[in-house]
Amino acid sequence: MPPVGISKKRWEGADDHAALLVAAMRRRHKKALAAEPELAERLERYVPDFWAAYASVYGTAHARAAEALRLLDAALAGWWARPEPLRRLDRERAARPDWYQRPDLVGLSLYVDLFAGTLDGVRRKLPYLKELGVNYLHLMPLLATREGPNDGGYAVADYRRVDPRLGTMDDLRALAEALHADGMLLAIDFVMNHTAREHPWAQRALAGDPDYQAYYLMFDDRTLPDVYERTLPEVFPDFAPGNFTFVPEVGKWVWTSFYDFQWDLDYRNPAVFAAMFEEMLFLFQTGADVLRLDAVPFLWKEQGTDCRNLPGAHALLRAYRALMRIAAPGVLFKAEAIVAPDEIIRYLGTGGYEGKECELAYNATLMCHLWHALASENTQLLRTALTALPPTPETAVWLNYIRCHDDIGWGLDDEDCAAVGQDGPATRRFCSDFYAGRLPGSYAEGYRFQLDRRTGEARTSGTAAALTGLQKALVEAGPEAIEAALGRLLLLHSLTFTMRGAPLLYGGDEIGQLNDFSYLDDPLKARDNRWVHRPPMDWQRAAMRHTPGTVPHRLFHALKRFAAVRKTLRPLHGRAEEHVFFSENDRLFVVERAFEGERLLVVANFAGRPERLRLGELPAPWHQAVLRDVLAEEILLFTSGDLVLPPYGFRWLVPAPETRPGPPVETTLRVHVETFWGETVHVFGTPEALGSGDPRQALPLDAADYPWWTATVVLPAGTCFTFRWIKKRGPHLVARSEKTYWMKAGENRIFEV
Ligand code: OTU
Repeated sequence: MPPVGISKKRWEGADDHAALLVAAMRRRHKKALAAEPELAERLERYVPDFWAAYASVYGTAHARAAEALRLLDAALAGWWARPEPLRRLDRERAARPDWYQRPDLVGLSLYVDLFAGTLDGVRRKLPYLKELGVNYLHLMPLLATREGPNDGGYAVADYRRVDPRLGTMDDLRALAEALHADGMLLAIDFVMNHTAREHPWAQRALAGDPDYQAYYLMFDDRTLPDVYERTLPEVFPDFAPGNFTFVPEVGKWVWTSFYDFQWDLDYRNPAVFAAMFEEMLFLFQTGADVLRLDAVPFLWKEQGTDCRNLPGAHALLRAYRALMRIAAPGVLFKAEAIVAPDEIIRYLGTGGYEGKECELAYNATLMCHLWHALASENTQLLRTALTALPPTPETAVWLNYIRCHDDIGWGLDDEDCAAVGQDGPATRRFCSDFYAGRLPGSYAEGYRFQLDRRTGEARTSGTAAALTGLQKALVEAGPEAIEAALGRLLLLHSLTFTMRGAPLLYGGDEIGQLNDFSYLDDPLKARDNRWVHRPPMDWQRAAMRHTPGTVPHRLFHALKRFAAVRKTLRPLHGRAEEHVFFSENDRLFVVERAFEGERLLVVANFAGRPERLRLGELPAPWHQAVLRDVLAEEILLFTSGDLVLPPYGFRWLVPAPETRPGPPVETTLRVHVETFWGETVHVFGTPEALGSGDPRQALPLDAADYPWWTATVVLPAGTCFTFRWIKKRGPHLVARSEKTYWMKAGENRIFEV
């Protein structure tokens, strides 16, 4: 039976091409669609989205009709070839559309070889990831790549073959199955902007085949490249300057946004769109739940622009998204777009395209602003940048991370900087200098990546442990520095686990792995310092997670606790609202999440010293007298309306109106006061036992430890209170403390506020 097409006459006379396509598909697959009404429904529903996007890129000429039908045939064939267990997942997911937005999602990325040698090795190590609470595993590039440098696998030579050093496609399928059996998700990379020069398409282009030369952006001379270069930025100016590479075999220039061996595909060619759709389909059939779409801002190029984030790139993603909804409805797209804040969010589908582009995206905005806030001990820019963003689309999930395999790009917006009285370039320079340890007082041991000598701006490499000072503390400094560094690490993570989206850990950070310099001995890597933060997994260090008190133990268990608690918090649902509060104290970051009537308040101190939050500044229910800290599992009873956080401290709070005070505990007040003979020191403070704030009811202190004066009071555990002292000579008041002190009953730690 010849496939039913659409005649030129009908096509050109029609005003609703999508309807024509659907009708033609119904005729082409009459029996099959009748047998599967759900599939027919998906066609009806998604062909209009597909066609709108496809036509916006390729136009509406009659030739498009046959292409579109072939693509839709491929989508149907993909569905029919989809293994039954994956179809079952598709159906389950269709029945609960928020399945990937529930608060239990906790991700981790790792390199197969560095973590466990092979795919099979990773499968055997799954218990470790489960122990941590991870249920979304992103494997770094694992497909066949080229000999020699390969940009960490981001130069794919064959999308249908696993790098033989890591295993086989069957191993990948087995791993996906094992993950699914435990309710975990698998994410793999789809490097869609470029192929390796060794990919068969590129090889045919090299052999002179014009059809395959048309897969890439090839130029006979420098004329057009020079025109493009005028407005093109460079990604790797240090080791891959320019955006074009001369190919002597064919005497042409080829577009290479990244390394010279990574050839950008020409998506203006519909054959490229179709060929890459086949590769995408194939990869999803392995059981991957998520494709991480690499370098999506670069997919579309136009003269006179920076060739990033162009409408064409978004349209391509929407066309693929719609086709995949037909072929494999339960799979997700994750956008890798490390670009300006207002550009990243567009990959999640905004401005009428909600739900039509990518479900997931790296939250690079949060990431770099968290690091900026940490370095500057100030959250003004962080909260300004977050509130300047348009609301996150309902259907989306941010992947919140602090480190990944790449450098940190300082995506701090000039306007946001100006809004807080700062200069954009200077602020970005501050960040890359601070984290390269080039500023006085910096604890960081990172490196500058791709330094721009004109502006002094750079990106940053280094592991989280190196950037937060843990590395320095472990090697040179003592326990206090370790405490501070752990505090910084957990502070940042406490926000990736609670801000809108899901946390994405970088494998090795859960045990605080340090920088790794072995890349310097490998000529294939030595010039790319991103390798410094790609250490092999240190399993000996990982074993220390069982030894209480060690750094790996403390980190691993803190993160594990975040993951466990997160799962129980409905206000962390992907659709929950997020309100960033502008506290008077700009060293604090205060954010509320709210979902279906339930609320969570996260308070985080970015300063290396204690800071106070006045709860009265916050709206209801947060100025209530009783709140529950769900992380520390304690009830807090506020007698003064102040919450003091230790250096880099944080709390996850929920209202607890019904809760009764904790059991009575002894708390020792201790103040340093010098006195003359005959003088006595007394305290008064907010709890009843300390006079409810009335100095006339002050409690006498004991001078046994002079010049320290002490008293032990019994208060319900968790009571937060303030107190001051007064000095008396007989009945006469001679002095009073200038400072106010803050304490929590049961903890003998006194903060000055
Ligand atoms: C991605 O990153 C990968 O994460 C990198 O590891 C690759 O080298 C690269 O693509 C090429 O495949 O510029 O510095 O906006 O920021 O695609 C990393 C997206 C990068 C780019 C991003 C790129």
